[in-house]
Amino acid sequence: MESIFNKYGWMVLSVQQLHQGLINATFIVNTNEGDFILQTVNHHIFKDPYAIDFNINAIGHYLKKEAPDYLFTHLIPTKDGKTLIEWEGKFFRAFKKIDGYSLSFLTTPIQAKEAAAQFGFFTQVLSPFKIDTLKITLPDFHNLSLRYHQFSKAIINGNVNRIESSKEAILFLQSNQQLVNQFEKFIAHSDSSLRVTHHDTKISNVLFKNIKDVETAICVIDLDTVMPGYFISDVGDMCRTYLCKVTEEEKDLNLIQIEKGRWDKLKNGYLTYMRSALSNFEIDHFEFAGQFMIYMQALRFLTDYLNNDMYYGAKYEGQNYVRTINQIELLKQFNETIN
Ligand code: GN1
Ligand code: MG
Repeated sequence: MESIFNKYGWMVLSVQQLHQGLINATFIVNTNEGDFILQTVNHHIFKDPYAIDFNINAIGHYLKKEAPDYLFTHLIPTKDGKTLIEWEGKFFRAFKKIDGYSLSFLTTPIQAKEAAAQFGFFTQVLSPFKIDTLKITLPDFHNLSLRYHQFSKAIINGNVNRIESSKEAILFLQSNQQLVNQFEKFIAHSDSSLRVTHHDTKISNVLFKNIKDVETAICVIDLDTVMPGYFISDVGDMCRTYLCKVTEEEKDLNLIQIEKGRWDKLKNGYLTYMRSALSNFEIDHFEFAGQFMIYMQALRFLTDYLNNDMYYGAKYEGQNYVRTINQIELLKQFNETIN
């Protein structure tokens, strides 16, 4: 990585890889000029890394001008002014490391409120930003109809043994297909709006900091999937990680329990900034947001398992199946507790 460090003009003291996220590789680089986050962009998934680069810079410029106090992960330019480097078939970019930490799961309900508020704030501060100037970094990323279609193909063309052993999960997902129709109705409705949407609002994508002994969410990170989208994507994805004490990797289904108190905090947190922007129709779809995203993630994990883990990969045999069963249980618990 020496060549990359040289492009930034860094004198590197140490490098540490962070094992977070399923898609990109991330490193903390300690240099003479401070700490940076260096990341490779997974171009097998993000086919056009320049689109991400464009979006983050466009939003960054807007915020510098219109909301200079907003804490944002601006991209760092190399010595020759580039914010994305193509090197040996890989794409690299860097951010200044913000002083803070992230969580992989929550330990207190107030963290749900704090994190949800930051994602609401992100969309709200960018509300005057022209969404159609944003590039689509992953076409149809949260298109539930397409995800269902991909799932339907996988149960026909996928790994035969895996299809056979996943019968119960397949049946469950098929029996909840009405969620796809609800999604179609939601996006077609005249009171649903497209806004600048993060599309990956899991708890580890929020930075926290202790400010005067109070754990406070300070900003959102991981902006690769920032695109025009619906609020159900962001609120829904929060439900996957904010409401339950364990992560999507948990194998013991008994530990998957929803805490109602966290749901209220999540909702209030998001509405802190978004109450006046959302229509009544949208506010009536908060519960649907959770169902939509948990269901979509279960579909995506199972589709990938049936397709031999070609998208997410797997650290052990059956990992994407474990994640599927986990999300199915989460959806069941969510339906019981929230509705
Ligand atoms: C992926 O790489 P990461 O962890 O930020 C995925 C999300 C999933 C998540 C599940 C581009 O995000 O949609 O919710 O894994 N991102 C992409 O852990 O597919
Ligand atoms: Mg991500």
